[in-house]
Amino acid sequence: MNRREWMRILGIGAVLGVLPKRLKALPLDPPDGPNKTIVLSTWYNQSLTANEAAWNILKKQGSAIDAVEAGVQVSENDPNNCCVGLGANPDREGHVSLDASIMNHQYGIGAVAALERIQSPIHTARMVMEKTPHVMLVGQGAQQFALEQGQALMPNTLSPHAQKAYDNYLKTSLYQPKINIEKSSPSNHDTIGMIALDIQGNLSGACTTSGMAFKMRGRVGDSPIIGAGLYVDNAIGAATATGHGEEIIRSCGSFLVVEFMRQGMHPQAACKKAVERITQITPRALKDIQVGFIAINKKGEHGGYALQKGFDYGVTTYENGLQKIDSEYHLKA
Ligand code: SD4
Repeated sequence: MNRREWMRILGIGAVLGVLPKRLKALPLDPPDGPNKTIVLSTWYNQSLTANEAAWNILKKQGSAIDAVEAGVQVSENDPNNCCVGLGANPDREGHVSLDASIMNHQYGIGAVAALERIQSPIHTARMVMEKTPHVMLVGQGAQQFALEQGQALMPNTLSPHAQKAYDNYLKTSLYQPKINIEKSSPSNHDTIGMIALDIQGNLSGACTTSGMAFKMRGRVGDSPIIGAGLYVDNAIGAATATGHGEEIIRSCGSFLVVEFMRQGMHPQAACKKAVERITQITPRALKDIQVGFIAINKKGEHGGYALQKGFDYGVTTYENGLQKIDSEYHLKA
């Protein structure tokens, strides 16, 4: 009898209340089990709470798609987050404009871009995936759809820290999109991208951001672009990205990572090779940009790689709990 059949019988037994207590208490996913439940997210400071929310779902046999949505929502709901959700930094005209994408184990995709005044863009993206025949909604149409799906219209105001940062920006209004200044403050940790493998052996991912601080109005980065900020192929693996969106889009970065894994590379090697591709094709000076990828494969192996020093991510497994990984990087001083 295979694992899936066992799970079905356990499920039916639990519903009927007929299973002996000892059997019900069996661990659902022992570390040496066939499926290695795992969740990863970009930026360890965010992983601390976001991975926990995701893990709470995964450890109860929840699906990877539910886990990644709930996980990144922790960052979306954090009013102190500089770079995700409505508390984040605005565009150069003072509007907080959010991008998000989600992908499940069956090539289901949903995304929103330039979405304003909606607390959880990842939920809107999921609704695009599940409730429409489309894959992406933008701007006012995305907002209208979110409201139709029961999300609230939030006030058009900046959080106190975003207002302060914006006031500071307005002193010069210099339009000079910079690499992520991660580590410059505890709250500055950019986009959150999260990928997970659940007990059923299914992969999913989610990515959500306010994009570059003080970006041009209407600018859309990689995070809502499937294949750039996020890609999942349930037969192979999943990848997500953070950093300079233009370069991640130019390289189809997350898709590239998954394709390298398809060629047999370990997730770590795949992320490294995708960063190297960016170094070959970008028209920009490498020191002016930052890109980080994280990836998992179907076996639950994981990896990450960045262009510059400073990128970290959090990995949660049964064996090790939450681990902080300081990413390897390409540009050595
Ligand atoms: C984006 N990757 O929109 C996202 C986040 C970002 O500097 O802007 N980072 O490009």
